[in-house]
Amino acid sequence: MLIHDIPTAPIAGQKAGTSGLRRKTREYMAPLFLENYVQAIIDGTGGAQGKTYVLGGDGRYFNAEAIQIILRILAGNGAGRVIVGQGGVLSTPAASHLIRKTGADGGFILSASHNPGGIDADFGLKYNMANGGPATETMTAAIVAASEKITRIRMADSADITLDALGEVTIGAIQVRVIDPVDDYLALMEELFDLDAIAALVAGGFTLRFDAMHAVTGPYARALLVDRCGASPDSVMNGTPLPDFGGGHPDPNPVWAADLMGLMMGPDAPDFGAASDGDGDRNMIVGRGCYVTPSDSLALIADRAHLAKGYARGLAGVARSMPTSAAVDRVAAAKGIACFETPTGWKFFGNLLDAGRITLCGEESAGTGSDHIREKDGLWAVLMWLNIIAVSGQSVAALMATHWRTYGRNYYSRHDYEDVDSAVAASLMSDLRERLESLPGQGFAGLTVTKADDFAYADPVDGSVSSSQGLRLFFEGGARAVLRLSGTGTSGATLRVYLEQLVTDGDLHQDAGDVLAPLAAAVDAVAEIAARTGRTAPDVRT
Ligand code: VG1
Ligand code: CO
Repeated sequence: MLIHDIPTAPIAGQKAGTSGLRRKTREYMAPLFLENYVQAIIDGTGGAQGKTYVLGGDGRYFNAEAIQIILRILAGNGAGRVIVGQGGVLSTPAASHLIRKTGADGGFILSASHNPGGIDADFGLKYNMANGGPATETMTAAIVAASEKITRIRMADSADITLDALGEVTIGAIQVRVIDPVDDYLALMEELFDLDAIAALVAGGFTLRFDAMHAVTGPYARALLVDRCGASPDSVMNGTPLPDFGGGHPDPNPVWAADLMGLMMGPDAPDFGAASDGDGDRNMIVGRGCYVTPSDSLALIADRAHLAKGYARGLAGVARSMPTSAAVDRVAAAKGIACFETPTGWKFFGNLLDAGRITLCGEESAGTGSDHIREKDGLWAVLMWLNIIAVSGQSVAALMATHWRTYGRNYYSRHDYEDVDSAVAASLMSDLRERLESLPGQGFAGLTVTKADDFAYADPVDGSVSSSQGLRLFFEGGARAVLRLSGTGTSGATLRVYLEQLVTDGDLHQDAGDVLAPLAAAVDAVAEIAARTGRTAPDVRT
């Protein structure tokens, strides 16, 4: 097999954001863009010689072509073995599991996750490490350094290989094993959850609806919920993966999963509703007439995970990303276990999970997971909820009502202002950052700031420090707001404003929008969002 050194030059800005390198699909398809990045990953991680990799993606537009390109580059760089999902498809949680299970050195996951897909939409590549988790900040820096001095791409001169049939294929010296994308994941879920109890619940008349949003989880959900647990076939909606996700945003929140939300809030609602995102790592949980915020879901799971067999021993500790509500902190305090607050992005949970400091972690953006893998896991959260419902015999609404009565309720919402002019967003943030010290004691729209800071995190395991991870404003009366800019968008800037108000007694069933309205007004007054961006309302409210 011939190996060519293709001359190339650095392409500016090849630096992973919150989760991988995301760009417009056409940018990824441009000559040598993907090739440069893959070679930089290999160079930045000590070469590929003799190594084993997992490879797969969420099936979006350009997935199949990208897989073939990566295979040729891996072969050109002397990799020993590649494990690929059939058809080039793997959900992010399944890929993380496979890396761990096969002892692979790393994994390439092709996805822009919840971002839309298609030639005029988004594409992405995440590199995961041998622990199955996203590359750390240190590894990312090494990859960036490699991308800045790249001069050649080593590529095998081999034809495309078919990935439709299971089995082994070889490209020169490299062994490619095509595996069923669902099997190993299913076996893992079987170990963690009592799927027989869920099947018995369903056999007893419990109804559910899972929205795969035309993304990667369709086949996984069918295998687990329909084939294994006996739910009716129409329990999985939008179950056929499509390269453009049917034109939608595969983002499981009340805005983008509006059909499911309408059903769950209507007269014919099933007992349980859920959705997942493009690559299968996010989840939305909704009961009949009862939407569960991801922050509350994390807290409830922390409280009840022992009801699932894989967690019967209890939790070593928990962690949440900083913008996630403190609902889980209250559960951890009551149970006397550690609770860590990390920056946004799953990569910050990896060390805590590897060190056995935490069992469970989550983010307000609909990510929940545990030490079973090193990524968040959408269907895992769905099965965890179903397992808890099956064992407790309580509905979603009853579980949440009990939870709030016990711990109080952290009313929560995120307001996103999308495609804001990048310079306007940057100056809004930097001007606010400069005023942080002067804010305590000042009142804004009737609320007084008690504390304000720029969040920094010192990793308790390796001591690395990540600064400027979001501006935090604390107000009198238990309210908190966080402002940060998204690191996953591909056009303009997305300003995220996270709002939280703790209520411990009185009416715990108020409308979150009503409870948070004074806080939203105060944040607008402090940060001058409307005045600077011209936006009087957010594009998305979760
Ligand atoms: C967003 C979320 C973050 C999540 C990340 C990747 O990042 O806020 O919590 O980890 O997406 O999720 P940002 O920087 O846009 O706020 V996924 O499912 O899109 O890989
Ligand atoms: Co995702």
